[in-house]
Amino acid sequence: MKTYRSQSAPPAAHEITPEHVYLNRRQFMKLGAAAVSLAALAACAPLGSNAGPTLNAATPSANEITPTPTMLPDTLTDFEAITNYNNFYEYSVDKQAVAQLSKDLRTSPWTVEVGGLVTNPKTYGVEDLTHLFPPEERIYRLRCVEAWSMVIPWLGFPLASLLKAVEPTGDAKYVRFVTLMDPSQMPGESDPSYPWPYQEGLRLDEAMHPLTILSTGLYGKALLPQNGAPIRLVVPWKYGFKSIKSIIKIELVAEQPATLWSSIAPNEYGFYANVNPDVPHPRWSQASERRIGELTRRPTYLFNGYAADVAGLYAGMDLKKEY
Ligand SMILES: Nc1nc2c(c(=O)[nH]1)N[C@H]1C(S)=C(S)[C@@H](COP(=O)(O)O)O[C@H]1N2
Ligand SMILES: [Mo]
Repeated sequence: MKTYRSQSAPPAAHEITPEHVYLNRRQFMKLGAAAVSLAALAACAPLGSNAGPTLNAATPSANEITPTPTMLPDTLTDFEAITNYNNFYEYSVDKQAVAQLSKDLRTSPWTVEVGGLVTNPKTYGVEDLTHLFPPEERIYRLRCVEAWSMVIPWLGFPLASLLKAVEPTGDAKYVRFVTLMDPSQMPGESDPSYPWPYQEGLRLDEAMHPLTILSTGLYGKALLPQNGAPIRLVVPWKYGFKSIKSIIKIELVAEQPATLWSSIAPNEYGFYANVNPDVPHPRWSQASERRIGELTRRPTYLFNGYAADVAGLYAGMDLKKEY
């Protein structure tokens, strides 16, 4: 499996894998002999076969961890859907309007300031980041708190790589993320009913977890503005609103940071926001979800199906209280 080059600028035409070729390759993996699919998955998923959904893995490897025995197979969501059905309130609350409204976002130059409780604070250009930390492909489920989901082939690098480079001090316990604040480009930021800019946070151990990535692309191409260009967070075991888009600042802090959604509606959107079918949203059940592109609902899994990887982070916590 090819790992795509860094995506701070759109790749040259000969470097792009057209979606149909890409999908055929996945189809091949799906149907292919065990040796082929295992080799391909090992290359795509450095953490082993549990790093992302194994696409209809008909031949599970001996060491494959199956968090829930009944987990349904996953199929990549179409590029069209991933790029035209977006939550990005800085532009619009209408998911289908975001792609058009965001298309002119200036994503270059773009810097990410990494500071706070660190030994080596530094402001990076996005292209510096993709050179220092070459993006890998990560296929993850994305589960929105609104109970729809997708499967997205991200390009990204572990957030841990960046955090290690700036060296958090012993006092750093949380990481705070901030989106660009520029109402001239992001019209939704003129709506005073939200406490802009969009902010999110993770506990330091969650931020250091190998599944947590900063993404700069998907389907082998640079991120489009609607998906959070030029760089956004992806935390696959949490509701999608934790995966903050178009980041300009990452700050290591001592106290749990405020987040946009938990400051508006703390009873609806907690700080942890771990996907959990047993903790309903106050206005709807979280037990099942609508996978975009599928006709029938499917069950939602604890930690979005990544329990084998991440449940240990929450040992001893009451997930019904600390949601
Ligand atoms: N800055 C910012 N980040 C954001 C959002 C947003 O409105 N603003 N929406 C979140 C929500 S609710 C979801 S479900 C995901 C959607 O990501 P996608 O559009 O790339 O699928 O982005 C998250 N990140
Ligand atoms: Mo969401």
